[in-house]
Amino acid sequence: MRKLRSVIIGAGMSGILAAVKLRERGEDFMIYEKGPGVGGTWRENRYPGLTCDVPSHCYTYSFAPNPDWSKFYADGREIEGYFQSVFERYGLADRARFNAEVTRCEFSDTDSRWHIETADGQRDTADVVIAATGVLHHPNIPDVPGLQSFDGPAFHSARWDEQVAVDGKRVGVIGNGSTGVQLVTALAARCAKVVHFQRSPQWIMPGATFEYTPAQREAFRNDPSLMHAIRNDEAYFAALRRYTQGLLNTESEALAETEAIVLKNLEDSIRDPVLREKLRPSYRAACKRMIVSWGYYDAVQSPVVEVERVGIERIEPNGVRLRDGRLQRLDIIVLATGFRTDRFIRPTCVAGRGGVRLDDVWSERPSAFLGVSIPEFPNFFMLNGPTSPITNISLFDVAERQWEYMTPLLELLRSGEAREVSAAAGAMADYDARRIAAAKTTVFAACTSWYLDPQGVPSIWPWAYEAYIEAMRAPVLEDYEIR
Ligand code: NA7
Repeated sequence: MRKLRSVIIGAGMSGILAAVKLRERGEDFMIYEKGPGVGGTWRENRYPGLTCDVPSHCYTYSFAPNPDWSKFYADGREIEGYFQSVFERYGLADRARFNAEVTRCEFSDTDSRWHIETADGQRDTADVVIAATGVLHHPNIPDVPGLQSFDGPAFHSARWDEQVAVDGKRVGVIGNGSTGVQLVTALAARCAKVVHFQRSPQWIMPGATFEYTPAQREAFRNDPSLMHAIRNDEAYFAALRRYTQGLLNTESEALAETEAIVLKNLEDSIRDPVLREKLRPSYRAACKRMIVSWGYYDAVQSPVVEVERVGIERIEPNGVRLRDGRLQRLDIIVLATGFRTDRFIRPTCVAGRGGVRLDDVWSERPSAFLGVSIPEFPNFFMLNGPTSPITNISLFDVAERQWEYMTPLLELLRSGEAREVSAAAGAMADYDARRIAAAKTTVFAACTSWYLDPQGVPSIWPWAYEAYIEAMRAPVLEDYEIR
């Protein structure tokens, strides 16, 4: 058996997963992480109110259940702490380099190895590259005139400035995805004034969170099957399956049910008819990634919060000038304007067989066979790569299934049966064609959101969760070019 050396790019959820699995095999690997620590998007995002909308016991590695989750929906700092604890428990510190952004990653046809270079000049070589670089990490900075002229602090939500005191201040939040909604909910209790600038209002799914008591956490510790039961809760998965049916079939009863829930939430929660109309979306529910909130509709009715639907004309030194001529005077502006989700591993320069560049292969849209492999990029595997998201299924689940799927492909390299493995061009073309055709019929195609690729097609798994489980059960070797 050959001992492979792997380079893992990224120390977020997927990268730590790969590292744990390789460490368990006693294999040689190194993690390169551009940031100063582990946790990926949960390290980078530090804004008040940051919460995960997947239940905490589902948002956990299957091999590392966490009896200490304090709440049903965990907050960002707690999730970052979880990654830190897994990283320490598996002794990964000697296998990670932080503040080490991989800038080049080139495949050599001569020795079938990857040659890696970081921004600070480190070089490494590996048989296998695991690109675990995430999706939500390149801030989308809006092209609003005058942004630089603002007198106070102005920053993207993923670049939260912890030196800036928000208490008692007038804060403007631009954008109302999950981030904007969570931020406004948290800031309403702390600020003198919060202005929520919404280009498009969002449907809000009601949810409920609660704290686990010390006795419950003790019980989880003593009997892990209790956590397992929450993780695999039939009712939760049945609801998720039903919700997914709606996303995949816009004519379905299932989507109508989702629409009825969010419409009722709006109608029942917002008392002022003017505000209610401001908050009413004009597109179908679940078309943008559904926001789950248990506090936004209360927060937005607090006297300190104003919702602005009038477009932004420009930013001035004192605040935001609206298209109707009014000036919203502000001390701080937060850009909750999302991420450039078509980037993935880029701007890293990745070159495969014969020097073919990933940037060129992805010139139309980023894609990977089943989200994991790209023709002409041998022994280069992506976790949560393009087309991976499966509705609101936990990305832990997706990444773990992808890892299990890749394992037989890695075995081909270990056993010496192959020196190079990558998706076959025909399989990739077939997957792309079928996937794109199906994605265009999902509800996500009916409005703009971060799910859309540069061609406006939802970059998702457009079939049922069960079909994904089936596809990830084992690779079909005919789908791969094996040399
Ligand atoms: P999202 O969900 O991509 O939301 C971005 C928001 O910013 C959305 O309301 C956009 O409005 C708005 N936006 C973007 N650009 C502009 C400009 N130029 N002007 C005004 N408004 C703008 O990002 P989040 O960070 O909230 O959440 C991302 C995911 O992270 C989330 O789904 C969870 O999975 C975790 P638009 O709808 O395009 O009109």
